[in-house]
Amino acid sequence: MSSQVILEQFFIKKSQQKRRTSPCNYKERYFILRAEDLSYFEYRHGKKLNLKGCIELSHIKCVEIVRSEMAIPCKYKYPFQIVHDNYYLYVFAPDNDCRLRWVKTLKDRTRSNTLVHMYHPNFWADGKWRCCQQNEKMARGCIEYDPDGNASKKPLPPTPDFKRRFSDPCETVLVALHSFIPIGEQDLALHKYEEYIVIDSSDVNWWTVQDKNGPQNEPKKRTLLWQLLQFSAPWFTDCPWLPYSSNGENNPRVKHYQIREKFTDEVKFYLAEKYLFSTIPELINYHQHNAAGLITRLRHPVSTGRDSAPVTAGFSSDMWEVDPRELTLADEVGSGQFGVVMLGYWRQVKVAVKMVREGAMSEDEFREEAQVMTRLSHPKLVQLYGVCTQQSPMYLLFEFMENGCLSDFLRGHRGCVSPDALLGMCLDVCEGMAYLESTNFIHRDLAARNCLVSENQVVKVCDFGMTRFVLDDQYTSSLGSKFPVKWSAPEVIHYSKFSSKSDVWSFGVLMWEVYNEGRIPYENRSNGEVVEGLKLGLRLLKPRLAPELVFQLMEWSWKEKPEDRPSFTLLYHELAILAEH
Ligand code: 4IP
Repeated sequence: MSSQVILEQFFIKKSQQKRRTSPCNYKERYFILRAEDLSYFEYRHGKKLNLKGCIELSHIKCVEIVRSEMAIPCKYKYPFQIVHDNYYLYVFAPDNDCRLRWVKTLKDRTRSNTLVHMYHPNFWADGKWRCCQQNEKMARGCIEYDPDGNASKKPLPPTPDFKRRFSDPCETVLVALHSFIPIGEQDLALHKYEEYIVIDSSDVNWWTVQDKNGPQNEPKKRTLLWQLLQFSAPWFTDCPWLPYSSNGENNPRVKHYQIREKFTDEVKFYLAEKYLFSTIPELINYHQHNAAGLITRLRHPVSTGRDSAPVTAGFSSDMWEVDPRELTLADEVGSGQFGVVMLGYWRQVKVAVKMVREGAMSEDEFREEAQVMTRLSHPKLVQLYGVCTQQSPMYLLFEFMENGCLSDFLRGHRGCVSPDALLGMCLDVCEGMAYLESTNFIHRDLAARNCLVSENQVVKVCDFGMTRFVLDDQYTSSLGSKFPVKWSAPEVIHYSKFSSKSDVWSFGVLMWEVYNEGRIPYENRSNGEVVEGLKLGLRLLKPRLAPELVFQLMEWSWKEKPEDRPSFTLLYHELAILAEH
């Protein structure tokens, strides 16, 4: 039997062109990393994964980010390379966080191999290495390989010259998408649309960058958060959906146009295939004045409200224990497993403060874990900002979510949420869960009541991992009256065997809740009846509002054996395809 999956992810791979006559193409593949090998599969809906290639980890010589100014001819824009045997495998990740996670994990797993000392930081393309211009594919690399970190750790030259920023293959320049006010001593102010040079990106949440106004002869290292930054070349292509209001004033409707790319000698962008542009600003400018293939011209850019600055992993790079004197408490907004929840302010930041009732939580265990949990950071997770553990009651400070929990939101908006929005809610949760899965973090209590809805109606996953600290037996034992039997996979009910695949089962139930607008699953059955029913193959019925394809995903999530259920990554892929059509 093959060993446990370490990481799994959709990437795009470039054909390795093992022979001179091999075609050059880019294909989407599902990559699975296990202790002994890295394999990639073709994935087609409803079909078994079809193995296309497998690289033994012992054959890997170098894993590193590819740094290139070259336009990337596929939809994923974050390349990394896996050098193995005599081949170069170029893999393109959907985002930088995911790329860094894979590069780091692969480096960790291949450190004891016979590694190369030198490698090529840029692509082999058109018969030469773009970094050193050598025209022999097997030519020795041109910069030193660091099996522990990545090339961005290399110190910068003392006086950065911004005009030649791409001539140093190790230098990455980023554009700030949002401003950031520094909080800790380590933090640097970010100014929207200004450029910054990355010095160290090895931490997924907080990067060391240098601003261009820093002292000239001493590079100023400061810590910043990556979610506020984007690669500058070509930085627009990461947000290809253009929400534009396209009809007249009497009947305003918002249309989403997807900017597509065409690859000839160079990349061109288009909305209507006959009208190609070299840059996205040119495309927007043209279609603001000419319908040219669209129903009408683009009239007003629509703000979705989703473009507000993302929250950070903790308030600052070096602080998770918060001074309670800096906290102002306002109204009570609810109560949870651990006690009351208050609206509060930490300095200017709105926060939800969970006050831990005495005896409700195993506090020492939580203290040990709190730092790990503040570092879990994703736009679809409710952020744990910090804690006040040195007092009683202990406070947990979370991102404040204006619209409360998802189950109440669904019940309060019955008949008012469009099918697209219902699917969007499932996608949001699935995205957050795919992130948790990728970090091997198990939620253990996923349900609509444990997701929250933001002011802009983005749904985020909350309370991940928190049941481990609950002291109430009625809640933690599967025989207890508060145990969430109706959301639990059979192996959890019978053997307390939690895994990302048991979270997938709960996610199937959550999708059912969404499409039933907040109804309770198995409404007329007791927990005991559900346990007995599940043994006999009982499953929830198709919700009236759920499309057949969405229900198929629910059924897939409720397979008896955990290994027959999809991963969150696969579910997200399937849901995203449904959302596009
Ligand atoms: C194939 O092209 C695919 O890209 C293969 O990738 C690739 O194998 C082959 O490269 C390339 O010829 P066609 O689909 O047009 O045949 P995949 O197996 O993922 O489909 P690699 O080795 O890159 O996996 P060569 O050089 O192995 O032929």
